[in-house]
Amino acid sequence: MKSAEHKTGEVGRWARPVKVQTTDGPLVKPLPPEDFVDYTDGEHGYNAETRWEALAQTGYLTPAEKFFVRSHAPTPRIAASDWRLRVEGPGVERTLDLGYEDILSLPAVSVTRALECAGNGRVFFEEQQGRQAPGLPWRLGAIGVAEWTGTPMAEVLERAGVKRTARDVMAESLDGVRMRRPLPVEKAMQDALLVYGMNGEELPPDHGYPVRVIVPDWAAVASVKWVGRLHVAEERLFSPWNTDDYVLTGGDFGEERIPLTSQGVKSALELPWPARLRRGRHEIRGRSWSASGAVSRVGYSVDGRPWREARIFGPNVRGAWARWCFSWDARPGGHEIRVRAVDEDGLVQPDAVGWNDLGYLYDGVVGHPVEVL
Ligand SMILES: Nc1nc2c(c(=O)[nH]1)N[C@H]1C(S)=C(S)[C@@H](COP(=O)(O)O)O[C@H]1N2
Ligand SMILES: [Mo]
Repeated sequence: MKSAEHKTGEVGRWARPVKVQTTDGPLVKPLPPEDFVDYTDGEHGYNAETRWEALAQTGYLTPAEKFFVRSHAPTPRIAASDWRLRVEGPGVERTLDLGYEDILSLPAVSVTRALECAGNGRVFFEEQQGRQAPGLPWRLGAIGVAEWTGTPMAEVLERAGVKRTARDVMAESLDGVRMRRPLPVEKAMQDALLVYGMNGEELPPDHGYPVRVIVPDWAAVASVKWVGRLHVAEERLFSPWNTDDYVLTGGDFGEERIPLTSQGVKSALELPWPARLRRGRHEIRGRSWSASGAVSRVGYSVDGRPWREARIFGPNVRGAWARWCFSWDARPGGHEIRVRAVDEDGLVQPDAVGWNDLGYLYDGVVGHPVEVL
């Protein structure tokens, strides 16, 4: 099916009653160059990539001020007192109109999960496999792990009287692009969240304040920020974000356009790219993650030598990430460190990644260049 036909399932524009102000700059938080690669020029949206070396000083969670940002429009300013969430559509018995206090009064849960852009690692299609994919040239910094606090989306859908015939839920945002990404009702009821807290604090403006969606284990495009509406339908729903973009197409996928959901196993070193180290012994650290299971083993190989086991330490939450380290006696010259993780389902990071035209889901092992002085 072509994407034009797909769009017949689009739901109509809803005149938003919420007062939305734009910010002075594209983002609200500062982007110190030691923590971020700044892509806020608007060419591919308003984005900031976390530098992996900036995670070396952090604990298990990514602090909000170092968390990557991926936005298709500048950050809107929405007062919690003005914010409303409308839950409606043929898939529910009754329309709900909820305020911030209503959401806070519902049962609360906190979960630690990774949020990762589907395009994370895209630059490696070119750098490792010699074929450039269009879109933002993310290295591996479009991921973060946070503790998200909110109420299960199921709490809200149940109060709206979700029907047995309900099929898809379209979360819609209040920012300039009116972002929409549908998900099946089963997933919405299973573990999707309406989130107002990040790492124990109020959700920051750039990450969706007052309330965003978090869809655990799915590519972050489903985790709609500044959510203002949940449209529940008895049919499949479509928007540009599951027909034009964020689909797997081309390469082995041929003409098909498969809306992407979960991602593979990946690893990154907490070092600059390229890294420069003094000669001598170093503890090299990094993190690996997988949406399908906790990380069970991490191997590393220097300059193509046999794989050795890295030591996993600290928390290893399923759907978040695992930290690991190994000791390396660095000799002067140019080196390349490769890291390969395996998750508890036995999923192994591949050496090469099958091509798709939009450059999503690069989960291959990458060679990290290290210059030793
Ligand atoms: N309203 C809105 N929600 C959005 C987006 C957006 O542009 N607007 N981008 C999506 C994409 S593609 C990603 S990767 C994540 C990024 O979340 P973060 O900026 O909090 O890291 O938000 C998702 N939700
Ligand atoms: Mo994304």
